Amino acid sequence: MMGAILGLAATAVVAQDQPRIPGQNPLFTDVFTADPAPMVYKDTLYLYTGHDEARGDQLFRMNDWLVFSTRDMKHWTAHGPVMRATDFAWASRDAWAMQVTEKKGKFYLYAPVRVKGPPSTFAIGVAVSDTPTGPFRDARGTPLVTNEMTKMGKTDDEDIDPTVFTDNDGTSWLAWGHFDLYLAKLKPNMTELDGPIRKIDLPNYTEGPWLHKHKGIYYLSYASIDEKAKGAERIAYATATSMQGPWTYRGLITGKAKNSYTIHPGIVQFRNRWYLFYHNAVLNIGDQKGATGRRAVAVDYLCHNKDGSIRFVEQTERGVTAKPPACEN
Ligand code: FUB
Repeated sequence: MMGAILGLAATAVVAQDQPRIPGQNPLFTDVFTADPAPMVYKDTLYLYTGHDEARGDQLFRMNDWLVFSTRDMKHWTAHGPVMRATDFAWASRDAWAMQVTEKKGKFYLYAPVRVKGPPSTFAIGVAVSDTPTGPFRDARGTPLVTNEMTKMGKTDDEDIDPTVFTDNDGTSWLAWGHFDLYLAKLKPNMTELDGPIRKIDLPNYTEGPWLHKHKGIYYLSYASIDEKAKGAERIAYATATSMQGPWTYRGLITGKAKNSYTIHPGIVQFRNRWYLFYHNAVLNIGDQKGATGRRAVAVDYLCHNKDGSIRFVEQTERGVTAKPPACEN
């Protein structure tokens, strides 16, 4: 991801003031959003996003995380920022891809931020709130995962993009990483690791892992770069019959994102349908054109097939305003 591949093919753009059908893509047109992380709580889907504020050809400028909510997937309420990177007192900047999960009535936010340093490497913090819309406060006062804990990795800057998943038996798992993919159990308090950090090898794993489970199968989706994709990410996935693995590569879920070399999965079931949230960079706001540092979150339907595979998802502008597909499973 650091090796930016800019100048992807020209693509249709969406202007902020264009007439819109509620629910079409991109979902939000008055702010640049990235790295979508959906969470369903009671009858509402909460969508946490990164907040792109890069100007000109700056790559990333991300200071805080936002949350939006919907009850029908068409009409969204913006609740504003839930936390800033620097609300972790030990962090200096870079509010990259995060995820929030609920456990026993509390909401836990896992996020990568740069430590003050030097060296100013990424670490993962955990914050807690009594409500899904925050505000969130640092739950430990120290990072949950630091570079010292992942010295087995290829780089010193790989502790990004945490995803958290709680299994039916109540065990919660944290996966994360850039070029190296790590998996660890969380203690029931959600603020400490429980046991060793394991490395998982998956083809062309790049970043942005996302865990979900459907009909007894565990799914690990991620942003992958391979030679065919010419430097831009696509979403791939692997499956397993247990969180302990082994994980089997199953192929691609998407092609590249329009106009952005990053893409990032967020998969969720809501009101009996499955959805894939991701981002592209087709939105222009005023004189700020969509770019890898100014992305826009989108959503399309996702289908699991009877054999446990995931149907390839076409990235559309109609999104969930289109007729839902007949899924096999
Ligand atoms: O948004 C900053 C970084 O870009 C994220 O952490 C990655 O997943 C990629 O989307």
